[in-house]
Amino acid sequence: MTGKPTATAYLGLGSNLGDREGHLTRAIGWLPPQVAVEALSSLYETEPVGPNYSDQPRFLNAVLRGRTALPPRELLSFLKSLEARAGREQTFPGGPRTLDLDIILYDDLVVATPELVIPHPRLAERAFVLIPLADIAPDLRHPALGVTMAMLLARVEGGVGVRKVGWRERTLAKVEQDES
Ligand code: PH2
Ligand code: MG
Ligand code: MG
Repeated sequence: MTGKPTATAYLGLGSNLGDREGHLTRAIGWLPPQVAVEALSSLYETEPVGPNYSDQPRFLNAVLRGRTALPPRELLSFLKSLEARAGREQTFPGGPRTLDLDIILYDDLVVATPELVIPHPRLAERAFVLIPLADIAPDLRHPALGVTMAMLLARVEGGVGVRKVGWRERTLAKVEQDES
């Protein structure tokens, strides 16, 4: 990160297969130096949302804020490499996953290409993203909708199926120790 301009990115983390918290904790440890982690939400256990998800195990979800010098597309490739490192396999579209890392927001960028859509297209309707996001950035404005995350959260069904579980250990502190 030597002198390169950096961006602020909000990343969504999810797992509903295997050692869910372990997958998320390890992924956070793999982010530096490409992504410097600045803030981490609480950990939430959430009911699976979406058409292919009704029979799936519950997710653990969290959101973090990081600084990165990677442009959006490179950040996406980097996150995909970490999903692979966590043993994510393409079973079927929307199948259970050991690790899902999504770019939720990247500065004030608004882009929509076949590979990458920022802000995350379903952000405004997903309590499992908005609740953890509002932990760390309630006053952040959605760059396209112009309203804050707290306002978006107030519009979705009050967190039905989202339960705070908390991290087993102080994850950020642990990550910092591991680095030094
Ligand atoms: N991710 C999805 C679809 N459905 N549901 C929950 N609760 N948590 C997720 O992370 C999630 C989901 C697609 O990535
Ligand atoms: Mg996802
Ligand atoms: Mg994803």
